[in-house]
Amino acid sequence: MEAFTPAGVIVKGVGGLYYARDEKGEVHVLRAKGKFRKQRITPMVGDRVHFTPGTGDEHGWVEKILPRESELVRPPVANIRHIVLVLAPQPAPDYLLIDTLIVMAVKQGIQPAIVVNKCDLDEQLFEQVQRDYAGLGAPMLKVSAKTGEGMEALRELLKAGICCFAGQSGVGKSTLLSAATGLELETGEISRKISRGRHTTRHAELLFSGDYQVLDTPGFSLLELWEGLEPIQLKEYYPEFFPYEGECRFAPCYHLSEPGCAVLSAARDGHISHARLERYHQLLKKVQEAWKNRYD
Ligand SMILES: Nc1nc2c(ncn2[C@@H]2O[C@H](COP(=O)(O)OP(=O)(O)OP(=O)(O)O)[C@@H](O)[C@H]2O)c(=O)[nH]1
Ligand SMILES: [Mg+2]
Ligand SMILES: [Zn+2]
Repeated sequence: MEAFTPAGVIVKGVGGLYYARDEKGEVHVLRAKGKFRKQRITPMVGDRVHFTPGTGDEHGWVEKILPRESELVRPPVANIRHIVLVLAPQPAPDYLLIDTLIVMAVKQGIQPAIVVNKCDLDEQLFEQVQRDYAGLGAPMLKVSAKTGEGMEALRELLKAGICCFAGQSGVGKSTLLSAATGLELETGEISRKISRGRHTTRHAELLFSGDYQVLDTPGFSLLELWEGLEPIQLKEYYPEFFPYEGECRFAPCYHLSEPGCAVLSAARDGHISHARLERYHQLLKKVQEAWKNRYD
């Protein structure tokens, strides 16, 4: 039976109704079968599903959810390929936020990509960012939504799979997305003209445009990121440390101030960015704090 049910991807889920887009681009309204509730599985935006279409005004049913490549909890979205971290000379980069988002991505098995926007305003920022994140192994792009620089490379990146933009307010996420994909998204200039309290993105929604699948989210909740995370695990989300793992004198090593620490010595030799390491120490403090208070 199952083999004959149509396939689609969940683009939106609101109030127990799921909207699945089939291969022809048609959207079907579905509910999840009871068996999913029993298994404590909830369909997520981004899920690839098999479904029975509804007839007339009747909704259809999600029959099967294919295995997920990645999943985020808040917002609940599956199968994201890249989290595209956008930063710009204006507003001044919040690197601690970027590093936190990188931890979130790596933890869920999602590849981060770094996009430095508004390079029309500042030529230097990209090189600095490139140096700082060289050990991450992430794609890095220098772009300007204003001049169009780097747009082809951005489009290539977006073709890899479901992409989702993240970063501070005002760095140009919506502007870039519109410029790259042709999707019309609300940008700073527009929303400022319209009265406050206007409906913006409240639910995650998967948008399609040609070859692009872009996730529009109300933002990521980072509140629970540290929940249940043992301080010693934080280093597992720093790909630049991986080549040195197991080479420190003490085990386990937090790469904080231990003598004979291979990561600290790599930073001294210029193989690991000092700034990244320093922010790792800041985040480590946060994680230790959260861990200490975990039963409160
Ligand atoms: N100079 C310059 N300005 C840009 C560029 N890209 C975007 N902007 C401007 O930056 C402002 C903010 O852009 P948005 O796209 O709304 O920023 P956002 O990241 O979506 O912000 P939030 O939706 O609040 O998170 C707008 O006034 C854009 O016109 C760029 O490449 N160069
Ligand atoms: Mg925006
Ligand atoms: Zn160490």
